[in-house]
Amino acid sequence: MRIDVITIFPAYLEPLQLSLLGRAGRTGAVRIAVHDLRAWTDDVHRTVDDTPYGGGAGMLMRPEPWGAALDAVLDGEPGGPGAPARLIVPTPAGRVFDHRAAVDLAAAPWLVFACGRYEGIDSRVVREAAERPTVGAVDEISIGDYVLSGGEVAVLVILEAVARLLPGVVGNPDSLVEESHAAGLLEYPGYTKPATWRGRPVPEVLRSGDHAAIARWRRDAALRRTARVRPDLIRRLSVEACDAKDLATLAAEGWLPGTDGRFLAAGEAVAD
Ligand code: 6GU
Repeated sequence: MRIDVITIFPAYLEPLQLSLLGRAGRTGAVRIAVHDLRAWTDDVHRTVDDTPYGGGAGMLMRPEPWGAALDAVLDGEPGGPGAPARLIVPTPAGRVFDHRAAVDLAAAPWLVFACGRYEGIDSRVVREAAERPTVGAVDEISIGDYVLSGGEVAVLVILEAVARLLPGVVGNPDSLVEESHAAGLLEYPGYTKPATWRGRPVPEVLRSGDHAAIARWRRDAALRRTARVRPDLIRRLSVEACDAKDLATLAAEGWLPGTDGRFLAAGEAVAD
């Protein structure tokens, strides 16, 4: 996968050289380039912002440096990596990023991130980019319902979620199957040695060697944790994908199968 990031703060992206992503960069599983937007300004102050038409607080990013930066990054190598780029614009006004979006982006051969600062980028930049032959799709993506001062930290979040889904980046791919959100549930709690720590024993079943019983305990723990912490995820579960013990565990947490194949909180399933 090829990754380009355009930003006025290249130093913000230095963590991309650490840990999993850093190793993926060194092994060639990903090729990351960070570009300073100010390289495409043409005034002595290297100005990237201006006041909004129509008035209002704050500054917007001027379109000219963005146009030139995207010309250079997208059209710099004929054909790029042999496929159009997905252009990603981090913004609190975008679609909220989740595991499914990470899986989707992980399938792309080329991601280009355009990091806005201030109140965002002149709107024409995204529309013009979407019409380029080197751009397959433009996605405006938010990482949650709060406002950051710029998109750089969101890029780190998105790339950390995407990179670990790439082949050969996570040492043991089995760890991707069981983790939180992979199956629409939060992950079960984990324990390592010692068997008893400060008077707290590890649940006995995990030391039993009975693999079926361990899998059952973990599934129930995941269902209970999700029901308590993220009831919104329980509403998205398919009743059909649940076995009888799942149903019993969820019923004990106050969730009952509805007529539409989804779960309802007890009390919502009122008879008429
Ligand atoms: Cl992606 N960017 C900014 N500036 N703020 C955010 C965000 C992104 N996601 C949530 N808040």
